Amino acid sequence: MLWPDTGRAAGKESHLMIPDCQTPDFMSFEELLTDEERQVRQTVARFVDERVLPIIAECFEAGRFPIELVPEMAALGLFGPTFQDYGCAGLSNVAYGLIMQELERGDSGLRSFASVQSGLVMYPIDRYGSDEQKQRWLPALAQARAIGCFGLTEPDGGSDPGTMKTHARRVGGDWLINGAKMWITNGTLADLAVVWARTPDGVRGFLVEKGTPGYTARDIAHKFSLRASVTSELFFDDCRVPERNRLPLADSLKAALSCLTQARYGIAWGAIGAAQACYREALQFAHQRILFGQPLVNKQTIQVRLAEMARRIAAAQLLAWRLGQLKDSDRLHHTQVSLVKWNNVRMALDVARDARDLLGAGGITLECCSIRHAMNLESVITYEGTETIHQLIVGRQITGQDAF
Ligand code: TGC
Ligand code: FAD
Repeated sequence: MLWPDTGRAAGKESHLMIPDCQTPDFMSFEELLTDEERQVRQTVARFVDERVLPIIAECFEAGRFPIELVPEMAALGLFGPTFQDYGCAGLSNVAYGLIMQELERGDSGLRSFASVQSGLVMYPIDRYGSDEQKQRWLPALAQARAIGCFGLTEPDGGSDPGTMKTHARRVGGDWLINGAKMWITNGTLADLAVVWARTPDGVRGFLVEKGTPGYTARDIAHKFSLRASVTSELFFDDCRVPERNRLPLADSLKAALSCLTQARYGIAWGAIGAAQACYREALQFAHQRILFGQPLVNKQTIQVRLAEMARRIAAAQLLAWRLGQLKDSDRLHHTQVSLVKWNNVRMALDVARDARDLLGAGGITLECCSIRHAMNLESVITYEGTETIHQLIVGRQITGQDAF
């Protein structure tokens, strides 16, 4: 039980928890949600509890992405859920965030898969693609008949994509792409890669289909983080794609950066789910562990640590919800997303590391989820802009000075 059902215990006050899933809700956050949003969260929570949690530690240990869950995720409408057309549900951005939160409560790898499919592949096709590209790819991606990946980062440094080396040049009616991308989620799984390349007119986006001559992908091994996720390198060696595979409305690096805002928004929510899982595990352990003749929860420093976790999770929820409100009313600025991605991922990583410590030696095994989340969050704090990059984005917004 999350909130202990004893004497002065907080569990007596039902507003401190969500009854259906024993997830902490210190600030009655659920009241901010619409009925539809609550229903979406409950549906995804059930999927994660029943289908993800029983297998995910094994997948993590084996270094295997649970691809068998993808059709079920598609059937639940988890890909492109905010889109109005193409068979998508047209949900609010808060509902989208709650989907990400619940998926990442399972594992960051599952949230990553969904982030990439929705925010980094469907979004650029919808925003910058031709009608033909939209009709061909968006329904297929929504139903997971096609899987996508997003290639921006290169081996020589991901924080500064403006210096990318991958380039494309016109040859008749086609483009010849040469270069390499690195650290690409879903790379070897993908039927379609959204690839950003330098051209004489600036950075452009291309849709590169699996099997195109000159395009190959290879998995990156030996990861200690996001082990239940596929991360790959992409290689382009005189890879020829037709002009109709260029995203016609993507006319600079700004188009690629706008996609990052979508994925960062999802991460800002997802990190909350990872933190909730660790907090819940630490609290349960603290109730059960008897040391020096008393349960750990009786100790002041343990209470301070649990209270810190609850405080930081509650604050992160409210920040994410506010982002969702701004996004739904089309008033969201990308620097606001940077602030919350930075805050919420830092919060989740700190909570996961502290929960791991609170669990003692048992906390280093995959029997406990905290170490898996902590290891995953080491990637989450790096990808989609490192913590430093988001601090510098916020710093530039405040001061007007570019300190990159
Ligand atoms: P900068 O001068 O900042 O901006 C150029 C123009 O673009 C606009 N802009 C954005 N618009 C929307 N969303 C964003 N996030 C935007 N960032 C910038 C900006 O307003 C400006 O517009 P305008 O009209 O004034 O011209 O460009 P810069 O080249 O100086 O970029 C600076 C910097 C460092 C912020 C940028 O390069 C950056 O964000 N670097 C980090 C790279 C990164 O995050 N890569 C992520 C790769 S994808 C990934 O990690 C997927 S993980 C997925 C998963 O598995 O979940
Ligand atoms: P670098 O840019 O080399 O940075 C190295 C260090 O320098 C960092 O600590 C950074 O904060 C610091 N630094 C950078 N600039 C400054 C500065 N101006 N001042 C001070 N310090 C600075 N990319 C994609 O395109 N698509 C994907 O699907 C994708 N998936 C990923 C999945 C995983 C598991 C991982 C780990 C990464 C993924 N990435 C993906 C790449 C990710 O976006 C990059 O790793 C990230 O942007 C950082 O780039 P880098 O690793 O090259 O680090």
